[in-house]
Amino acid sequence: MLSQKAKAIADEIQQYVLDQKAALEAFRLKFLSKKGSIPELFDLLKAASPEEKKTLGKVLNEIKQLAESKFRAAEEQLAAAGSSASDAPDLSLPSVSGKVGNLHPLNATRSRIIEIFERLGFNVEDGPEIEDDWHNFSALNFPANHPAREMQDTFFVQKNPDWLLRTHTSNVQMRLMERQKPPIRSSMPGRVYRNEAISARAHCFFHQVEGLYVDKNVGFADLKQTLYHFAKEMYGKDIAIRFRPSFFPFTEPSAEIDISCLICKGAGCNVCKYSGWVEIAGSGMVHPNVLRNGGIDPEEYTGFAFGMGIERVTQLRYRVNDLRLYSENDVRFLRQFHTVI
Ligand code: 2U9
Repeated sequence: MLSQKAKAIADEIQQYVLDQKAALEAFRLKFLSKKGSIPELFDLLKAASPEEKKTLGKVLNEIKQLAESKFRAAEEQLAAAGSSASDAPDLSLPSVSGKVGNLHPLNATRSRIIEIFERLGFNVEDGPEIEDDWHNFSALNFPANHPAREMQDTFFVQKNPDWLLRTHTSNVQMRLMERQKPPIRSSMPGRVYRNEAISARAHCFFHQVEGLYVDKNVGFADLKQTLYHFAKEMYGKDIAIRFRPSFFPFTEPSAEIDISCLICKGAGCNVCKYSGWVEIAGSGMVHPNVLRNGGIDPEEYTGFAFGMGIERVTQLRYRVNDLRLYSENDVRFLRQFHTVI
């Protein structure tokens, strides 16, 4: 019985493949540890006859040596092969860098716009999104009941009709003029709200960057050169720019700014409606009434202002053709901007 058991264990030892640390440890526990099968064989030998003890004792010692030498050889081999064959992590390998997401295209564009104006000395200003009538409309030369208010369909706060969701970031300029004497040279990025039905071309909120420069002797030439510089930085040095006379209550004179179409280079396509030009911003010299409402003497100071939609600038940069994509949070859309910083 004992000799048969010893033979089975010897066979088993020979079949064991010790190519991993875990297998080595399993081998040690099974055969060599205190409760392993080899010490068990020696325990059984104690009950054998003196004759058997002599012959079987020799066999058992050979089995023990076989197990020990196989264990030691495998242990040396694994150590020589290094950690690649073991379960231990290789700390010398470069780390696996996980993807952590990317900037939303509107934020990427906003940063780029701000950065261009920052290098011209425009600092960034912020203000409230829930505003009173004065800072959103009246102070900006929109008298009560004036038809110009109709161009900006407004969300009013029911509790107090004097409060509304700002329709542009111009309220920030008004508040800035109230608290800071010229020179003022600032950009105002932010979210604005208009009561429009949602479609590919309109939404109930969008984002703007406006700018204001007020100082002594600021003229229309400064406005033109500043926005020409912006267009070249944003869209490339070969861009052409034109100023089209327009009307805004808060500026006089006012101009809309077009750039040569990026898609067809002026030849005419459906993006520019076959005109060769696309509108990118509005601008003008700050109306004297607006300066006065901000506590600034229009006889002493002049200024220019401009405004642009971040969605529009982003659309021209990346050809996004549906406004709704910006706020639907669809990762299939958002992931496409992973290289944009
Ligand atoms: C003050 C004085 C003047 C800001 C201006 C525009 C022209 C303009 C539109 C562009 C596309 C809004 O996002 S849009 O729909 N903006 O055309 N904005 S001048 O003028 C100001 C602002 C504040 C105190």
